[in-house]
Amino acid sequence: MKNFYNNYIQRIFNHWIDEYQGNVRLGLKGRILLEEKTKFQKITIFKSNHYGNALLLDNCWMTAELQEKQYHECLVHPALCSAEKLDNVLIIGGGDGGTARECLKYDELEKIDLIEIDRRVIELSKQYLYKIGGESWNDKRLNIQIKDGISWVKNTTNNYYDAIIIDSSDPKGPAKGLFNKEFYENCYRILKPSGVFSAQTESPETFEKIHLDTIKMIRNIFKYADPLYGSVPLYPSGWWSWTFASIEKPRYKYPNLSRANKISKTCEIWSPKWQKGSFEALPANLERKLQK
Ligand code: SPD
Repeated sequence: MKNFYNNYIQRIFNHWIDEYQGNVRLGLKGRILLEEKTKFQKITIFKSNHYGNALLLDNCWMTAELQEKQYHECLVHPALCSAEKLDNVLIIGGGDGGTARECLKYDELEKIDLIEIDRRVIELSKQYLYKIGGESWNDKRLNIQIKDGISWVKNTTNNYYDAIIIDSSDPKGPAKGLFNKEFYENCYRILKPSGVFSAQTESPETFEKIHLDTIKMIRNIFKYADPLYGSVPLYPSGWWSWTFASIEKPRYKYPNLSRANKISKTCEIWSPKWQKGSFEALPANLERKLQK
């Protein structure tokens, strides 16, 4: 009865909803539009007063209509502006559509395989977060597969993708296996030598150990790998990271300028200048810790 009452109150009246990480919490005010449990996770759709409709998975903020470009632009463009070709792109996760939307800005891109484990994330994003994926959902170049990303990379032939983008949730529940050696080894194997790999690699403040271990693991597999830091106010600490990796040379550091000039006009954060500065602004303590 108490739960039923609380649930009713949360749907009718404005209240705070928080993500808890140890002794810190990050909250937004608004009301719950829908909450459901799938085979994989709890999905919450929240109408926030500040950032518009938002998605939480297992009580962690994933995205919000007015707070997503900071994340999606930075995950996608360093990779797509620097891969030699864009015939085949792989997105693991990305069920809200934001990563696909950024990728589909490239006219030369031929096909995206988007592998999302939880069908309901896509269905609810189309329904409640349409502003994020928008028309990308109808783009013929987008091939959506409701499958496990770990098996997908295991079963793909060598040197297949020009870019691989890991748009995962945090390393627990269904995303746990997206942060391990075997998974990254398969990504390396299925990436073309002239391709670029990109992954969200958590907060260097809130999840320092996971963050450092993940970069080190990626560095041990790919010849070149570097983290990029930026601000994502929706996520714990507001300080976030993406890691880019490549095989022949550190391609991700050198965006193709004719692509980049076109794309940066459509962006709020990302530009070649922002990217150059952010790669160079590696905090001293993290640089030391990454060398250990
Ligand atoms: N702590 C939140 C990490 C989530 C990163 N991915 C979010 C998915 C957005 N497309």
